Amino acid sequence: MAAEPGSGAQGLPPGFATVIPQPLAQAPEPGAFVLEPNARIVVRSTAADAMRVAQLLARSLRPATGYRLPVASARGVVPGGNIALALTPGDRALGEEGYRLVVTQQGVTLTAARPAGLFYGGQTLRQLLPAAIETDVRQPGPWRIALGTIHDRPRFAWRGTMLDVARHFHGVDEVERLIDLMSLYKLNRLHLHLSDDQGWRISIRSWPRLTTVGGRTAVGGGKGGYFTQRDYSRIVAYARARFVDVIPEIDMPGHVNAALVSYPKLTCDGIAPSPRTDMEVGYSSLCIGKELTYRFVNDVIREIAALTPGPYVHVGGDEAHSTRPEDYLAFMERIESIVRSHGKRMIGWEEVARTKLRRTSVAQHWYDPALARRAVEQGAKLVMSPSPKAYLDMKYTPDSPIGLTWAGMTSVRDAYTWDPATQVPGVRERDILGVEAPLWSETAATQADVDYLMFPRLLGHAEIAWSPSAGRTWGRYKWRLATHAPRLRALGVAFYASPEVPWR
Ligand code: TNX
Repeated sequence: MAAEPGSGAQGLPPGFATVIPQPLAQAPEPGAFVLEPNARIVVRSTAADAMRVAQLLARSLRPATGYRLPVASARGVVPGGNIALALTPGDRALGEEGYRLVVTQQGVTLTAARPAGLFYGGQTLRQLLPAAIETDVRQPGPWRIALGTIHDRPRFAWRGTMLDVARHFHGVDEVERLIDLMSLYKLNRLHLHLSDDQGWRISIRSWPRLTTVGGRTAVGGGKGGYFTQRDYSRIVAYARARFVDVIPEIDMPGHVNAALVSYPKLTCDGIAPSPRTDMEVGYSSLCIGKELTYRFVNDVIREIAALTPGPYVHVGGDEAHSTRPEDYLAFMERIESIVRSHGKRMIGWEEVARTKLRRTSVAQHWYDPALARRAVEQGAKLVMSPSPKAYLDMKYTPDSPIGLTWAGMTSVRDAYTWDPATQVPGVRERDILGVEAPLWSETAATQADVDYLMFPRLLGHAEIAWSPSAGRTWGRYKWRLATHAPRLRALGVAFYASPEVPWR
């Protein structure tokens, strides 16, 4: 039977067409390569980072296959039966993150100009193997991979998600698992919302009460929690090895009740506010006229910047309804220079466009097209998180057991059918760094809650961020998405099996 390669059921390998995000170009051929127990991963380079990528690939394939899959560095022709990885730094067509994957009867060859490209090629390879490859116990196989060639590179450099660890704390293991899931879908920015009214989640050595006091609360009265700087550095290193930049957010001048509870001297009247565990927004503010405020902010940004290898520090700036407009402007301009003084670029929610922005700063669009345009007019770039499409904390339907509704209901289809370059009139593709889908956690207390809201919607945003818009249709995507159910299940993801999708 000349079967269309399917989801990996009945021993057929998944077809190229099922890969998410959809590759730029693909030329499938009939037949399959079979990965045998004696296969090796051969790296045609001695670059340490290429070897590390090969080790990660081997680690992702070993548990289910039960094969040894030794990683070796070698020159010249790679013998048949193996997976070969090659770095070709001169290959401009592949870009910083692109790759070429060639599967023949003889073996698999993965080529990229940079290690990130090898990593993403490896993620495509995982998706070309049967879904059972994702289980952590040995499976019978056979481990077939459909033949053909894929040439791939991303549309946008910023392909992200955000996890709010402030409203409900989510710990190191959960965040690392999220980084693994992001990687499979080629996402490369993890924005962590580290502070809010209901909790402060990152230890700041010069202001210890932020976590010892401010870390003890959460929405709904839960026990809270926080990352030590060691925990946080562990996350950053784990992410970096997988080509994910962690963007830390300390939200200010609003969303600071937990900080004010920890240090009442930061309030204008010096009186401690009560801890808050409800879901209100817009009632707290730093004291703009107090010099201590800037000492505080400088200390926090200095420590956060020191933990951050990437270029960006996120300063929030949203919903500062209890800060006078002129105070907001003065505060934000000063904060931008504090961020710069620690060698970082500022990113803020789009309200920061009310102030004078530097061209190196970034605004995150979530609500107001006029503010998004104002950021762009100032030469700043945008990250696109339009709430009716990209907010992962919105309910799917009125029946969703968790989630909010202020931006509307967001079906799996809604989360797929948008395009960053046509979302805001006056904002063009070249104004946009990319896409980020935020998960605010007022209603997401557990990992299962996060899974439910994030998956499968995050896969749609991943495809929007990576794949060309031409030819992307919901009608085709929903079939491709359906083939990911066994894979997500094998990974233990408690996704929402929306009836919009023809799951098998
Ligand atoms: C708005 S979007 C917020 C957050 C809330 C979220 C809930 C934005 C910049 N701020 O404080 O958690 O809505 O959906």
